[in-house]
Amino acid sequence: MQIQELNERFGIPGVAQIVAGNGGLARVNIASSAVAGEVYLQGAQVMSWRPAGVEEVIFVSRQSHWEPGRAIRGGIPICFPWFRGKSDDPKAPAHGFVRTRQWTLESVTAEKDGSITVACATQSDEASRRWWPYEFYLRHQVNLGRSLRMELTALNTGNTEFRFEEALHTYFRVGDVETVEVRGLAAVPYLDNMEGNRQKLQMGDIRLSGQIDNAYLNATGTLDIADPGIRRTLRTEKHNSASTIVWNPWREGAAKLADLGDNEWHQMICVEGGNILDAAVALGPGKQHAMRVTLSVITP
Ligand code: TA6
Repeated sequence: MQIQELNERFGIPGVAQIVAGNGGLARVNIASSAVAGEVYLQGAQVMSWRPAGVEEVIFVSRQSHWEPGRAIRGGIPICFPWFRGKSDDPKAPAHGFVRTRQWTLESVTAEKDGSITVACATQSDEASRRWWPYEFYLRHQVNLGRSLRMELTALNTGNTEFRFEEALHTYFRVGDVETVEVRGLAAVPYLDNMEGNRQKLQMGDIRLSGQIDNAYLNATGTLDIADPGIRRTLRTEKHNSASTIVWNPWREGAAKLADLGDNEWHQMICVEGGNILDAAVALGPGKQHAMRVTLSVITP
């Protein structure tokens, strides 16, 4: 559906508009008294979330590519049906194929509390079967308000069980990653991807002093990013998510990413809710699984 048709069908005057965003990619613009934000239909990717009176929470690289079918550096990419590389196909796209697909906009709803709910969906087709031979319907429902509530629901529409990994790969915007502290993972075991996924135990809260790429196991608790730079704490609460991933490329890793400015790594940290590795989800025919991740901002 063309952008004008989408806007006629789903737009809410003065609250929600569908426009041509960066690179001409279709974007739902949200602007109410309670919240402002953006959701791109490519990947159903949240790209901005600003509760009233709060500075932008989501990081987006100034050097991101904005091209149909190309991953966008920042926002909240949806990783599905695998996380990182596909174990049996080195040519497969990192983090699965749904983040670069055009999703169908299903609804835009102005809620009574001033928040706005945007629902998008994608499903298996000839293109997806090229990478993954299963039938699925995937729905992403995002409620933007004082908090950001996301629900990713996977439905097995075929007659064969499948296992999938998933993650909401949130890029948080911070003042300076060298001064933040990530709380809520003390004493949780993790796999260090910088050391061949060697298993370790998190000693205390996380203070970053170099590249980090940790996958925390059986991590179901609430996570806080204490950010003295912007003087706030960014909270992540999860439901039906057993994995938490923490990533920052640091100077060395950023130098290898053409779509991340040389110093932008200072202003971001990824803290991601998901189900990956041994926590991958098995889904029988006709069954569904919903993972919920809720973000909120605590200011002093
Ligand atoms: O979420 C952490 C991670 O898996 C890292 O290993 C790193 O590859 C990061 O994702 C970047 O992913 P992307 O595909 O968005 O460049």
